[in-house]
Amino acid sequence: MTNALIVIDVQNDFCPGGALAVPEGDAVVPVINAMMDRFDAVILTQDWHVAGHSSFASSHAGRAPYEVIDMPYGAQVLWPDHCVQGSTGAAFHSDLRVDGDLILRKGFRREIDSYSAFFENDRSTPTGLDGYLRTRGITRLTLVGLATDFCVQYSALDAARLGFDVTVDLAACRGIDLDGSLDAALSAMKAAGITL
Ligand code: VGL
Ligand code: ZN
Repeated sequence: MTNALIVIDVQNDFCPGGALAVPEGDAVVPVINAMMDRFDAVILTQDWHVAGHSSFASSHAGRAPYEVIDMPYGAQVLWPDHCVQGSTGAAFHSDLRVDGDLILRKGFRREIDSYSAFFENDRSTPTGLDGYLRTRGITRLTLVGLATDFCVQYSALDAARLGFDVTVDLAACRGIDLDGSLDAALSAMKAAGITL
């Protein structure tokens, strides 16, 4: 059984001082660095939006961050501008080990967001990660990173649905917690058979 560590979005904008700071987001960095050597493969994801991305509140007249709007693919939370391609905010935290096997960028198409490392927010357009992992014979995944209730949760649920054996290591995750989203995420992941 080949075991991969999937490091979700440990980028400056999700750390204290960033545009979409997750409380204690930077606390995961030393924990994740220490975990990396225990895995057969390490994959890092990078939230990677074009300027003017449709998930930014600033792209919608009269809308404020954290409002929810209907997009053609379903409900979408509007965020402060964050993780714009090539910006300092989009860079990995400077202390994060980036000597992994693959860096997967997501959310790069203006008209659709991508929380999950596996599918864009329509839940059906693949990123290709499933094929990458299967081609390498990887069957077990441990997910860590930011944010527990958004990109980590979506990635974990998709991974479970795709048939991977999934663990989310909460000691190496931090959440945003919008209106109870953290508790909801933990319940949904447990219900999907994910090991927490
Ligand atoms: C994320 C909101 C917007 C995340 C990314 O990494 O959890 N959350 N973009
Ligand atoms: Zn984003």
